[in-house]
Amino acid sequence: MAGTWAAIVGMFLVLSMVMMPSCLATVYTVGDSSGWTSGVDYSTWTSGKTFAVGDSLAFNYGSGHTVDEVSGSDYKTCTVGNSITSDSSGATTIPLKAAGTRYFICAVVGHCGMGMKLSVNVVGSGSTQQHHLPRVHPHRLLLAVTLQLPALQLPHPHQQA
Ligand SMILES: [Cu+2]
Repeated sequence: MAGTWAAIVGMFLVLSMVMMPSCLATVYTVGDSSGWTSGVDYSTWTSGKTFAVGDSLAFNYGSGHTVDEVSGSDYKTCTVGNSITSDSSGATTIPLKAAGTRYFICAVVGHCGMGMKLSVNVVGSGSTQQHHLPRVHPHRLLLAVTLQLPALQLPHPHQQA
């Protein structure tokens, strides 16, 4: 009896571990192995990807580049000088905290025109994207089983006395 329950609880533990990554935020490495550099088509890189609130972007690049967040109009025209944020550390992580479109360019003269521009559409976590399925949180399943376990293991009242 106890062995059976241990097996069931164990199964839920394994299940919860398997299901947990779907609840974690995704870190997207911009450009994958190419990183953040000129000559990469970042619209191709973003196509087919769903960016959700809680995910983040990781820009990896060599010296001589920057990651500047800019307005949509500055993105379109590759205008530098009005950046919202700017970083040139070589490794820039941008958390996507809200739904909406974010725009990034390299502020080094000419680089945006050579393709160093990235726009990402961030969707709210409430939408029905595959990324955040399944909706039932595994911890709740596990909690339900754990709460029922002691009650089921107790002898029935009519068996006592
Ligand atoms: Cu650059």
